[in-house]
Amino acid sequence: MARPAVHGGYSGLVAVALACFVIAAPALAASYSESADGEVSGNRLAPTRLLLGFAAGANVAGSNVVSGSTGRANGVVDRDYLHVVVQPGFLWAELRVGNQTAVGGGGSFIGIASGAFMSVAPEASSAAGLLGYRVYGTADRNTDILAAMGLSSNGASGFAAPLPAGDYTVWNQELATGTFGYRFNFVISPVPEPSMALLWALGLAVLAGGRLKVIRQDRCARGVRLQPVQEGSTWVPSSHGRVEWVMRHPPGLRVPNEISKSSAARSPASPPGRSSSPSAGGRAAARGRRRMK
Ligand SMILES: [Ca+2]
Repeated sequence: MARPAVHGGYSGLVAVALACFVIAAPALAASYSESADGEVSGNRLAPTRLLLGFAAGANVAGSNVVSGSTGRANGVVDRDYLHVVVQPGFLWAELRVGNQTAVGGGGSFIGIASGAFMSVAPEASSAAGLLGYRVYGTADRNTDILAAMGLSSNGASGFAAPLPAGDYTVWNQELATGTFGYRFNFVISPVPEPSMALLWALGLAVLAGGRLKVIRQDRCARGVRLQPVQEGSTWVPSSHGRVEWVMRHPPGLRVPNEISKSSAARSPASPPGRSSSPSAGGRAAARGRRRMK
């Protein structure tokens, strides 16, 4: 029985204020070798666990190499079950078949299921319960087979590569008698960052939305009715030095529904400096005259 082993890791995530995206720092990728780390679990309900990592600059960026063997000996099939973990902020981009991989007969089987164990029994009559699978052969050496595995067939649900972060269990077996070595590279990549053009567009949209909200709130707070700009009229910043806008009309243009701040405060009957509405003192004097009548 294989011993659970974790040989890799990754650094943390960095949050940036303007947009939420992830930056991956270089870290040690994972690897597992049956010759060095022990036999990969043959128990589908307790697979060997491997935390996949990302390390740019390796043989292939994000390489996580797993090597071992499968086959049949004394009538017993050596099935290998591996629980791989794709960590948040990363994608499972490729599954590359190593040049050292050997198969018996027409090819060896490899399947993927979601979760931390393999729910599909080896004697199952279909691939129902698997995300996907492939019978790989020597022609697959030095190639990526992940996308091909995602083609749904024989009951497998199918998937589109790359696979997102999560838990997956890989089932690998060769039914032919003998020992057949395999070598797979689980290639992990960071979740792509938003492009600078997209960040600029998002930032401008946020700023424009905030400015429009301020203008609308200011107008509503002052009771100014929003009207479409009349021909020849325009909204201009207030001359009061505050955050408000007023509509300026050309001389002689009558706009019945527009109540600008200046027209409300300065009617012809109340020139600048004198209010047309009764003051508090005027109202008190009027009440006194009514009481005397
Ligand atoms: Ca094995």
